[in-house]
Amino acid sequence: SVALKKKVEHSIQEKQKVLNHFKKEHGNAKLGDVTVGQVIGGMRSMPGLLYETSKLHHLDGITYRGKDLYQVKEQSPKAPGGSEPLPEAALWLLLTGEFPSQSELQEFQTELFNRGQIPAEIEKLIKSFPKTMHPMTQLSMGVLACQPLSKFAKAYHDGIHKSKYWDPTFEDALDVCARVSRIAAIIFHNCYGDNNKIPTADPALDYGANFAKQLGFNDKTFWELMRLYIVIHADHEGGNVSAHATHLVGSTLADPYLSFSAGMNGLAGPLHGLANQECLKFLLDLQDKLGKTWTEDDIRQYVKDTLASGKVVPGYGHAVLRKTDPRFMCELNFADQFISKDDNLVNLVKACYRVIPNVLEATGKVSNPWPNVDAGSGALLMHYGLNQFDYYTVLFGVSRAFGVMAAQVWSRGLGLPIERPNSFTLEHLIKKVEHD
Ligand code: FCX
Repeated sequence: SVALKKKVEHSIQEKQKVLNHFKKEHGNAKLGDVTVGQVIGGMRSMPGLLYETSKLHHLDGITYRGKDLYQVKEQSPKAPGGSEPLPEAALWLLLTGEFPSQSELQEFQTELFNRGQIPAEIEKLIKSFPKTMHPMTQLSMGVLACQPLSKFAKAYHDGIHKSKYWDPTFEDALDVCARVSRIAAIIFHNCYGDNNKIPTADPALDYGANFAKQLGFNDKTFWELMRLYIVIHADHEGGNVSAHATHLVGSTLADPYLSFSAGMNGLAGPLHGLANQECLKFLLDLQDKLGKTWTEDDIRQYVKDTLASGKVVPGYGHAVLRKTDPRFMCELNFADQFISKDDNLVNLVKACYRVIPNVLEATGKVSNPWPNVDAGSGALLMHYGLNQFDYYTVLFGVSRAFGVMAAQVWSRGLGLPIERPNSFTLEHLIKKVEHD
């Protein structure tokens, strides 16, 4: 959309002025000290990144351009008759700081639909991936298969001026967001169905509905869930592994396809995006063991046994959050609005929420005993019959594209440099501390 691109260009120019002035005036201002514990401990809380699209607050959760998820849900344009925010509106918000008007939104929806087409030979390549290959591996490879389409890579090769990097990045970012749901739909049918019979996308539908339709789901409430799901998983500031990996690789001027694919490899880790698949497995094992007549004491014992066997309780804890994740609350609210009160798995999620924080707290070492986004999403998807749980991280990946790709437009717009932090061997670290 010409309007969107103009808005982005204008706000990048304004922000560049602020950045240049700020850097000149305050480039040497200190943000705090770095401790040995942080160097050894995964750089937790260490300031180190400029990331424009979202900011995580340890109690309020994520904000997209200053709006928390409850505000996003309330203020976002919706599908006709719907109550959930639209992913394409969230993408516009992440890029510009505002929601689109109704006419801007409609034009943008058509544009994303058109950008979502994948050339036949690339679709064929993605369809040839083995059925048994993990869907996240297929997602990362599927994104890479589209990399030859990168407009940034071509523009760089043709010698584009660095002040213009953001422009082909913007083009690629929208293409990646548009294409990733098509790639994900192909993967779904590669793994669990017949990839010659993928339902076609409908230009009259919005992004979330079209994605659900291509997966083969026609329940309108599930379409609402997909819209909400994509919006709440889109961005979680810059330091989480998928955002940071995308940002790091992008800082080398690797194009958005290369960097997003790297982010997806990080999302595939069990402590990050894969936790939602692990979390559902945990709930299903619990259900298998306890049936439908469980009590909270049964759950308590099961969680204690899990901890005693040296495993983490998936869906609980967070590196930054210190309260129940608002994304989890959005899922619970969705369940209350749309899902009947006798869904055993959803009831188990709610009971876990009552029991698990106390058990984790009692260990004395878990920094945040509260549920994160993964604690609820699997049960909602299961309710609608999406029971292929090794696919869940792919849904997360589709959503994450919206945040990390919008962020990459801004990183190129602000001219951020290649990342190169300092590292130490343990011997160097010991020497440094002993000498100081
Ligand atoms: N179950 C059991 N133990 C837990 C735990 C949990 N859910 N969460 C934290 N702990 C343990 C840690 O394993 C660590 O133990 P150790 O000292 O023996 O190594 C100790 O508590 C301190 O860790 P903590 O500071 O609380 O947590 P970190 O910042 O290191 O790690 C994650 C945060 C999210 C990785 C951690 O809480 C965890 O493993 N949770 C379960 C997996 C999960 O739900 N991941 C998804 C997170 C998120 F939503 C996402 O990124 O997608």
